[in-house]
Amino acid sequence: MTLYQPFLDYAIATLNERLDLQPYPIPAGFEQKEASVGSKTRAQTVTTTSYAVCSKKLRQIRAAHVQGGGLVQVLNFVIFPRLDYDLPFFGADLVTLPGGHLIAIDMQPLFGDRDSYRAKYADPVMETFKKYQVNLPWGGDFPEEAKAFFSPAFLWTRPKETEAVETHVFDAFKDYLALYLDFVDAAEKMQTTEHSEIHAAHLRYLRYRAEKDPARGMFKRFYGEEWTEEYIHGFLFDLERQLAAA
Ligand code: DBV
Repeated sequence: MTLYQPFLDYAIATLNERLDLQPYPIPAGFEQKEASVGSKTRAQTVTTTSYAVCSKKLRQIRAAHVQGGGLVQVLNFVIFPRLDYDLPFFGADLVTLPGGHLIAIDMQPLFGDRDSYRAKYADPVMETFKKYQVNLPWGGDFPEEAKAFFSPAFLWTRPKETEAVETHVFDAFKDYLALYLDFVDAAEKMQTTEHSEIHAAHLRYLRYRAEKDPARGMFKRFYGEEWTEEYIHGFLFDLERQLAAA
């Protein structure tokens, strides 16, 4: 069972159609990682595969795809714009554990507290959000400190049925990605006077995600602490490293 492979295939095909993609280097040792977990008689291989590209307006488009049979399936897919655009982040966290599915899809704002930003980047998504909320209702409890990083169009849901993931969630993922790429098409370079607050907003988001990464525990169990910290800071949320190296 690789529930999220069609999502990743679709995203890559769509990105290729709509953008002029360039390669984005994945640090050695992180393209693919395997571990065998469970007992000898009931072993399960857990494979984490990484994907990354970039484009003129998008600094890093990256996916981490965890495939571990019935134990775990995850697609974490994030788009980080370049720092001279005010574009939101595209964030999808699609998680399936033995206990069920956990779905988060959003265009995560740089400036969630500004009305003008909301009007530009959340209002155009609300109709789509409402359409899916009928079949994908609000998923309940949510870390309070994470709220600043989500838009009013945040799709957060815990579907009971795998079929709902294959149908409604897949459709929502496609629609959100299409709307995001419309924003990318329309985006124009910001004035240099605005760069420093964009820069600060990226760092705020990056540090939050790297520090609170809900996958840290899982990755540590599978692949060890050293690999996990390097994967988080050197690939998944790498802006600070990239800035230091520039
Ligand atoms: N989440 C990631 C990355 C993952 C990943 C890089 C590559 O950011 C997977 C893997 N998310 C992942 C896993 C779990 C979650 C849960 C494995 C299950 C953890 C567990 O139950 O053991 C949204 N993801 C979650 C949760 C939330 C999110 C709210 C529930 C757990 C919790 O309460 O912390 N996605 C998460 C989030 C942001 C986002 C907080 C941004 C600020 O985009």
